[in-house]
Amino acid sequence: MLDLLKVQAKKAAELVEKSSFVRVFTHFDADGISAGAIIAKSLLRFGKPFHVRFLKGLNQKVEYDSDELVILADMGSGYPDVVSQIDADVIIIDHHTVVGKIEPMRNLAHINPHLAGLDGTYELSASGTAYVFANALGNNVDLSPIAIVGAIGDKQKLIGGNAEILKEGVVNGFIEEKNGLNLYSGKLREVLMYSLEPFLDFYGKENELDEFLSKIKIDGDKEIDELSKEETSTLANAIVLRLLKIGAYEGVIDEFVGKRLIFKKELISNAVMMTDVVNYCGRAAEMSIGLAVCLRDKNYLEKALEIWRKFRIEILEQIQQWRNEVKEGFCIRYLVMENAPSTSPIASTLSRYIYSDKPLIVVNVKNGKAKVSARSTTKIAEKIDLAEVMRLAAEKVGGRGGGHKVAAGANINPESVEEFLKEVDRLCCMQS
Ligand SMILES: [Mn+2]
Repeated sequence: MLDLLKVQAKKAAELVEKSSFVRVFTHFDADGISAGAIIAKSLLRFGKPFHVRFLKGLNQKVEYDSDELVILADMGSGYPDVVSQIDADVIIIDHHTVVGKIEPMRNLAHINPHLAGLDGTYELSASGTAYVFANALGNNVDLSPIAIVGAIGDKQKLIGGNAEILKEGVVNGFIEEKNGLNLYSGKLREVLMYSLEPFLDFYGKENELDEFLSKIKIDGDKEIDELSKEETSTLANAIVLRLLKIGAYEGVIDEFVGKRLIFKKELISNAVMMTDVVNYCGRAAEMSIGLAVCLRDKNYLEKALEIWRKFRIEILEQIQQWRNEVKEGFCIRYLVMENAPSTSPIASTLSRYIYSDKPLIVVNVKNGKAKVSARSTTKIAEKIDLAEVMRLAAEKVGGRGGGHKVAAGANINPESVEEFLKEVDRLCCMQS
């Protein structure tokens, strides 16, 4: 299946070979950081000098010299105008919806599952696409766990291209699949209290948590990885009930029960935990620490874990603060926040666990700008394409938007928030 991407990956490898210096630009989320790590490692092994920079998107400036090779990872496919203006050889390693036509000034290799007839929404992320690129450059099969980090980070499924990468990782001994629950590692009480994937709504609700633990008769001080088979199954059932009670989307239940991935050679062996650590490093603007963890640099592990612990508490606090401010539209729900530290994790959690039956649009007005995160579920995405909705509604108010069917975003003027939300609601009603 991934063979379909190999023609472009090979073309990209040729561009690397003839270049003298590579400028890598990647996104600052878990998928972008892990894609950046895979690209960096493969260039390092290939013996090519390079530099990695993290961008929030292509509305930020791409700086390069024209004799250098520019690699855009987890971005590029949706910005044909920007890419067409880059006066250097370009490689795009992306999985976002392809928009328009790129008229490259020099050579271009465009690796994107959508262009090869593959699914880039659920079945291959930027890190997975980067993995295909890396393996066109040399043998980089040991980077398969890092490719999975991006897929989990982008809430993809381990099917299609992702399943193929997972299998390569398992066969070669870099990943182990175990039965069990996809929760963080640690003491049961703490894991349940601070869990964001799944979000269990125990934060600040000590009494409910005590009651939950006494009902299932498991000591909260037990290490979750050391629970017996019976205890694990009791816990799983209780968590499923909890999720249903708080209104979670059914899809999250399949995600956390059944299979658990163990990374054999990474600094953090629990796959979901590794993903969140990398993700939060990005959210805390400490991308290079996340990158270092993906590159197995032990010196940064403690720092990364510290960022992760601090940041998840911040998100849980934000959820408490904003969850009751969510407003009801016709075909959407929306939340307008001011000066929140981050938008996307709050949007993801609220839309998957508390308000899961309609698209949720979260706007954060900060520093004179309005950043929008739109989220829905696979079920809603059968009808509503949020990438399209964000693009059209943002264009209407002079902003820019795009992304994926289930997770999209936009940047607009704070003055147009109301008009934008109306248009989003209208477009969602039209599609549903
Ligand atoms: Mn991505």
